[in-house]
Amino acid sequence: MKLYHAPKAVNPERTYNFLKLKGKLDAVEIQEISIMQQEHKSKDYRALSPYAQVPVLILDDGSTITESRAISTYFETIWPEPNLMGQDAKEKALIEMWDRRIEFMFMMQIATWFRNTHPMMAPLEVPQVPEAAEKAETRVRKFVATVDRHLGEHEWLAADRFSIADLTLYLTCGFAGVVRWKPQQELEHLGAHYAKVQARLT
Ligand SMILES: N[C@@H](CCC(=O)N[C@@H](CS)C(=O)NCC(=O)O)C(=O)O
Repeated sequence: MKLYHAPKAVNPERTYNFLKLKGKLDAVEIQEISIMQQEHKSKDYRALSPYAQVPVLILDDGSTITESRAISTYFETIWPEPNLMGQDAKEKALIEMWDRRIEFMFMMQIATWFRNTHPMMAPLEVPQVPEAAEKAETRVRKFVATVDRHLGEHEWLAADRFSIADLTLYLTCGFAGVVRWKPQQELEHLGAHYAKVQARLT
């Protein structure tokens, strides 16, 4: 198996760290690809990833899987331990619910904010729309405050257990640095959660 990985980019980091938590980094060939040098726009890479995005997993039979969560589901199925996506129907649903909330209401909003304001993103986001960034910033600040309140009452995001949702939250807090925002330093419960996940990854 081969995983196309772009270090520091949030979606590839999600699959890479999922694999790390599984203790299986050695079981997969990791091929790094530079988004900033636009290697993901090459004809060869587009043959693997039709939307020119990272990560991509290539299975031994040549099949390709894109979408970081789908790749994580594949890893979870072939390497069930430690369980990161839930043991039963209720846990699986709750974990997926929180993971998708974090992805859509936090990660995607930061991406919109970043892509529409940062000069480095100008070649990738054409045209940049500052109003889209403002809307995303307002939305995400409100959402993250609700997550902080939730973490004041729960140790982990979903199902009283550490899961992929906690990993997605942790990585997205780091990703928010691209817009010079560190919500884990502003919000007490988010900060404590961030430190706990960081300890598991180091
Ligand atoms: N929904 C996809 C999103 C993948 C994605 O957007 N990856 C970013 C890096 S975090 C990318 O490849 N960006 C390249 C670009 O925007 O041109 C997933 O979860 O894998």
